[in-house]
Amino acid sequence: MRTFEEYRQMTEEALLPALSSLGDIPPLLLEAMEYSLKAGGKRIRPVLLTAACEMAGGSAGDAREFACALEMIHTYSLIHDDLPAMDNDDLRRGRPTNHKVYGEDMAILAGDGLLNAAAELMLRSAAETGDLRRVKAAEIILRHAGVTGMIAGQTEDITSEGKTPREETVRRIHEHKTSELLEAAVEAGLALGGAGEKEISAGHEYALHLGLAFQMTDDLLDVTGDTSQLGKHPGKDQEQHKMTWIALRGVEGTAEDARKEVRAACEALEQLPWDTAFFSDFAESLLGRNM
Ligand code: GRG
Repeated sequence: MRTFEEYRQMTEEALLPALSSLGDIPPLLLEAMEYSLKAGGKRIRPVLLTAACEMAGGSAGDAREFACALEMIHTYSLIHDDLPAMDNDDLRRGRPTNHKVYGEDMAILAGDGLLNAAAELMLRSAAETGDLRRVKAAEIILRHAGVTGMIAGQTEDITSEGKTPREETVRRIHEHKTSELLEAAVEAGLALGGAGEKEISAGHEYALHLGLAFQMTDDLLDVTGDTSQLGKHPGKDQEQHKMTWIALRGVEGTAEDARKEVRAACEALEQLPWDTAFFSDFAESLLGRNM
């Protein structure tokens, strides 16, 4: 198995060429899309997708377009989330947000463009190869990113602002907003590698708990982190009266819950017939994250 850094490097090399491979994109639109794509995210989702594909017996090449597509979808969601009409942020990935540089009109189009480019890349690769595993992976990714997935989570997040936090609401928001794209990564990677439904379902379970742990540690960093490490402004959740784990459980309670979710994620891996150390190590590493 490769290291996280090796998978991350593969994503870095593939991302911009994948976008350009779609053809002539108006220069300003391309620049705005590339601005956010190049801004240096951690690339967690494409890394997990490619590692899951290889674990299940596929190759990194089988995963390439899908890994890029998923990072494009994630990046679009950040661009749109930062807009004044949503979270209204001016810093992301250590740089001014997309609309601060290109204006709201171009930021909306850059987000739309990345989402569409992702669908196009995945379906082109499925159509060119006739590989049903690719059709399945595209369906998995678009569903988790879609109106029953991440967009549903964002909707509930927005409509819950300022309300008294309740555990089931906080959990549901984060299952949709955060876990869904991690589920997309692991499930699509497994599908591309040829895994069956039982393995994909165990992968789903892992990523669901991983996402909750990720969000809990994100909420902790919003309280304890600093701008230079995070690349975004901490303290925004409280300012906007968001339904966070901190609001519900406090700092200690959130840290304890994050440890429980990491344990649950690792337990789900026990159902898989392969060496899953990469995935358990990644889950454990969240507990020490500082960015
Ligand atoms: C606009 C439809 C729509 C959805 C937006 C992504 C999102 C949903 C909101 C952003 C805020 C947030 C707390 C999302 C939860 C997931 C999350 C913690 C994203 C940040 O992911 P990282 O840390 O980011 O992997 P990088 O920049 O490293 O890629």
